[in-house]
Amino acid sequence: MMTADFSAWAAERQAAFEEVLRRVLPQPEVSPQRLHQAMRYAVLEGGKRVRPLLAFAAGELTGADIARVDIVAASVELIHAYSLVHDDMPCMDDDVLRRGKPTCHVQYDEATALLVGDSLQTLAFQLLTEHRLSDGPQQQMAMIRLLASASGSRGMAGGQAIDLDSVGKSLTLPELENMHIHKTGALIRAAVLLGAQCGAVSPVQLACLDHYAKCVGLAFQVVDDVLDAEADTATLGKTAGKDADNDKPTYVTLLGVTAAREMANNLHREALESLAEFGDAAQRLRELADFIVLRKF
Ligand code: GRG
Repeated sequence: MMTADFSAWAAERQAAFEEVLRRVLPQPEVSPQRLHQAMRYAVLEGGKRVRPLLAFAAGELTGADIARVDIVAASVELIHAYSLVHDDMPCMDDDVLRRGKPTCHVQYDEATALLVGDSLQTLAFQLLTEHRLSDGPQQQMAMIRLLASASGSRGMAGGQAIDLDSVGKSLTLPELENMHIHKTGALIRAAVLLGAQCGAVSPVQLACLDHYAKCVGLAFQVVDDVLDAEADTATLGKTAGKDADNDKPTYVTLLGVTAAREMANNLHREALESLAEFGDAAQRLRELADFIVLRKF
């Protein structure tokens, strides 16, 4: 269950992480100023920072140096922010609001938004190569490769391609799951594994964390679909299950709200089971699984 202690930990981590992001992003007065300002606009002061919190919790579990986790968490969050900027563009979801503010291409322009995404993505990898993240170069190379494959055509971007292709089609549950394992799950997995790999972690422990990450990644998406459907029903009087934007299949369109909630609960339980061997050291990861499934936004 989520406790006051967890909320205080998350608030402290989020505030400290905001400073990390302010530091690693190009400063707004540095040329090209408009691009750098737009990059900061897209990243700072917004979002739940779920992926960084997962990295911090996994890093705490493995005794990682927090300065290392700061860097991997920032890299993952920059990739996430880039994906949101591109996802919002007219050629994709064509959204005008993100995190309660105008989307990047609305606030700036489309060309700038494209460059913001490109620049955030490359900055993520620049950070991973500029800082020491592990005790050996082989491990560090593996960590960089992990983020690259989680982000690219075999990961998040590939999941987005499957998603775009699914508009107007009916997917089976395994097809929907495959899409989300790539589109949102891959980056969530990277956050957990990279945070853990900043410290000392055995292959067996990494496999347990991998399973935890897979479960919370899917649960995150199922809950996202439920919250979207509930918001549509509440604000627009739409039928629960019809995706308001573009007729994309969701867990709610496939299963209905009740079964989708049940699926999230099962994934939640499975995520907690995969942490059994860690005892109290995994408390933050347990609380994050609770947060992901019980959140209201
Ligand atoms: C454009 C290559 C490319 C990929 C886009 C992740 C993604 C792929 C698009 C985001 C579209 C979307 C709304 C997906 C649903 C789940 C999701 C990732 C929601 C946004 O993540 P949160 O809730 O956002 O962590 P905040 O704002 O809290 O960071």
